[in-house]
Amino acid sequence: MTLTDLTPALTRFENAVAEVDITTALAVVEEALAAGADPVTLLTEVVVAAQRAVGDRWQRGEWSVAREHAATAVATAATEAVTRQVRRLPVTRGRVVVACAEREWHALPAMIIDCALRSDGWDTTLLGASTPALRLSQYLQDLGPDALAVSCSMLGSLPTARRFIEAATAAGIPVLVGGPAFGADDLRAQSLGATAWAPDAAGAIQALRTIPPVVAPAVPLPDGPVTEQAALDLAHTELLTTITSDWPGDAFADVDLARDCVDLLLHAIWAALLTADPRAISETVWWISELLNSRGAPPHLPNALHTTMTRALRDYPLAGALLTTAWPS
Ligand code: B12
Repeated sequence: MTLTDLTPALTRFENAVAEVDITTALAVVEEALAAGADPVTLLTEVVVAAQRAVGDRWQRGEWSVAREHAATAVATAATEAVTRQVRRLPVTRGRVVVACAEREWHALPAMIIDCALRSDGWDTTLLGASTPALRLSQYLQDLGPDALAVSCSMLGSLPTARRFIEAATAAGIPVLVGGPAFGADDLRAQSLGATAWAPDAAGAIQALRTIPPVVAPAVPLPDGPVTEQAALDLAHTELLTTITSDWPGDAFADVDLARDCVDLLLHAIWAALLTADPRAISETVWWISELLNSRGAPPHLPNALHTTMTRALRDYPLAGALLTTAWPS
């Protein structure tokens, strides 16, 4: 028997998340599994859907960061419960290492991908959030996996994802990438030299089934953008402080939020430089505008940020050009 309509489970799970009721959340996933729900569908249609709703509530200012943390603890416990069941299935394929790039603290998406791949018979090893590139290289040497899966939610983790791709492909190991930072298509993944990209957990399963067993080392990225991204990375703390204090973002009385906006925008520039995908910038500007709008900030703030940013980045010509061309009107 298979359970296909997960709508009632989602409603109960969302209520449990809102109440931070781990017992009920675990009961929802365990009952759905016992009723024949497919583990990957259960994760994507219930746990992931509920997590996205949590993010939307934070973005609209309805939920605090503390509440978001508590909700994530519930989702993590539910994912672990599904993974425990899935680990009883026999291993029928090779070994995959699943990792978050360095600077990436969104660990739950990697947990979900780990669970999905394990359910398809892969012998998976899940590394934690923000895996240092050196530690990853050591794991690749020690475990000799058949593939590496890398999850990135934040644009700021794409440069280290590139380092992971270099380390793995230098040893012939194919790399599957995914997560919101890679965007809605495979352009960024291809630019960074990944072997494959997929949009979700079901896509990850399909992509690994057909991934080549051995790959060539990733082609070097173009010198100019790489050099400028490295310079921006070195100057990041200084730029972040200068831009945050010059931009009248504190007009809406939340310095932390203003700092996050500037931080994410600087990271979007890194991402656009390394992947040649200017959408990283325009998408981040939209995100900032919605965030400011939902907090009742004055409407001129995004444009003021553009002016401040352009002035601060005058010594970075490629970044400056991207700010001109990619900033949505
Ligand atoms: C929980 C959460 C956190 C937690 C994470 C805890 C944890 N253990 O995971 C904490 C508190 C650490 C956190 C921190 C931050 N967060 Co946060 N977070 C979230 C939240 C609410 C849920 C994330 C999640 O679990 N989603 C569910 C997952 C499973 O869905 P998914 O990521 O889309 O994954 C699917 C696919 O993308 C794909 N996939 C994912 N990985 C991979 C890998 C491979 C190989 C493949 C093939 C596919 C694949 O398959 C998955 C399943 O189908 C999101 C909201 C949201 N919309 O997701 C915000 C969100 C991602 N966070 C956001 C922000 C801003 C931050 C912070 C900057 C805020 C702050 N100052 O604290 C920091 C940055 C930390 C960092 N550098 O990493 C923003 C990002 C906006 C942007 N433009 O980038 C979001 C979107 C919130 C929002 N609505 O604005 N966050």
